[in-house]
Amino acid sequence: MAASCRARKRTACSRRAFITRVAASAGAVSLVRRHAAGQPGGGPVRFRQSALNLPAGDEVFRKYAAAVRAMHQLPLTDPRNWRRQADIHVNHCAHENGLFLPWHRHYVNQFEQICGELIGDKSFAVPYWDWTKQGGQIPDAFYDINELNVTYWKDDGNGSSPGWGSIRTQGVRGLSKGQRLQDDPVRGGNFTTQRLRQISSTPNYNILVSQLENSPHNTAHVLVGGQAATPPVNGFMGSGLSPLDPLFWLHHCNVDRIWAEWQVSGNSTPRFNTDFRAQFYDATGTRLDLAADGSLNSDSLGYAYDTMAAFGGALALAAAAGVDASQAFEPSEAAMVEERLLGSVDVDALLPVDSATSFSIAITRLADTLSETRPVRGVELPSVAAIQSFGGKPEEALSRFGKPRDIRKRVYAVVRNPRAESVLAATVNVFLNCPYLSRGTPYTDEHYAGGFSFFGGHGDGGHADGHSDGSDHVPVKDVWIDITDAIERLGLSNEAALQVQLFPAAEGNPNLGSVRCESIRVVSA
Ligand SMILES: [Cu+2]
Repeated sequence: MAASCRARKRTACSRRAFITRVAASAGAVSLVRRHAAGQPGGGPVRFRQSALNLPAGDEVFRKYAAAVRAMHQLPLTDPRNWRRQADIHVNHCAHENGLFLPWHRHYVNQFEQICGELIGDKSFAVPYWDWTKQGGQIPDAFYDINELNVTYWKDDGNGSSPGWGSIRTQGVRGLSKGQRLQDDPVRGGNFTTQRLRQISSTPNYNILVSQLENSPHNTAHVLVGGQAATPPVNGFMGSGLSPLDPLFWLHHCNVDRIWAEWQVSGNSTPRFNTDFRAQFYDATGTRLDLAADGSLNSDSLGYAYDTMAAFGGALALAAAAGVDASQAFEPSEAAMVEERLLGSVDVDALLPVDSATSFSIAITRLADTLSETRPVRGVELPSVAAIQSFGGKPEEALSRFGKPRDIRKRVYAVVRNPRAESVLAATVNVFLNCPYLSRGTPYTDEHYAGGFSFFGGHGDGGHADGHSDGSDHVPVKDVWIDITDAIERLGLSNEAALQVQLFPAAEGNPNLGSVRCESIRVVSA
């Protein structure tokens, strides 16, 4: 079967078959390598698939379950042990700054190779959890297969670190089987296709990473993290020990995919000049020093996403799309865009949870700004079906990917240094000029603009406090929320003032506490 399939044009076979062939056959691997020739590391050999495209009984879930079991069976003295892998996150993870994406790319990449080593399949690739698909439900396999169900292992949820404080958490999920992220009346707005399109509508890495981390990433941690018991504790996903939930790795795989697709469409990531020393372990359990800047080229790390598989990897995709790959894979400062301050307000109040606080921000030049354009690159890859319909030439399906097109300048509300106080987890929903804003106002309301979340706190200030790259300094944290669509929908571009409304919603905690932040700026970029 594989041989006859290989003899035909590769897109004549199904995408699944192609990926399986890549995984199973040295000949097919060379097909990929041909595209990726000259790459250090030899091009991708692990292809990450969309978990929601796969049936619950798919072999990738069974392989993953076997790997999770094998890691649980390793002794604690082995750094590849399940708990030891989660401890890497507790002790070292980078959040709240640009290192968030490089750090987690290395983390998932090493984990994936450990899985492959332990199950004897070096082509094993962690699937990704695409929150925009099927309403963002958790793939059924994560309930149906014991090893992937968070309750099965009874992992110990206690731990501590300078970054996370003391952690007490339990193996529960806030979403039951079939429940969807987008079903959440307000917070579900962080996972829509429209939201993800907004997030990628910037050539500026800092704006991308802020939105990606604080909105869908943190909010999914909050929703999946749920809460259990009295007094309430977070589920694993709502804590620094979130990698104890096998779903964590698919969640971060999806975060990584969004960055990878943004990169390979020709957007640049800045240089970090930071090494992660002695934080990660390779497939044999050997300690590694990895450079943040060494994370940029996913091909050279050995993996690619299924959206890139038909092209043979990220580099070949870039070539097919006519993108200068050095833009994508070499660190560069070229990505900075002009930011223009349109208005701001100092906020020195504690924002009570479960009620709206409105800030009136005098705005100048909003209409002017919205009449200006700037280029953005198409980041949406064609579907598998679209690629297949181009008879063996997937390149021809790339009508928009990687192509710069002009869009109106984006307008952002930038919330400085938001902090959760005395809440386990919280989401702050952002609305504009809503006269009737209440707890039940949904994300489908025309005044809804966006949101961001905290997680991981245990009454000690929350994830937003003191959580850093392991160094002592805690940088200023700006949370960027794209409010352009809401402004246009509401026809606010000629208003002299915007009402920016923050609505912090706690996660079922009766001792709600409050949220504070320092300022809100309205910025175009
Ligand atoms: Cu995470």
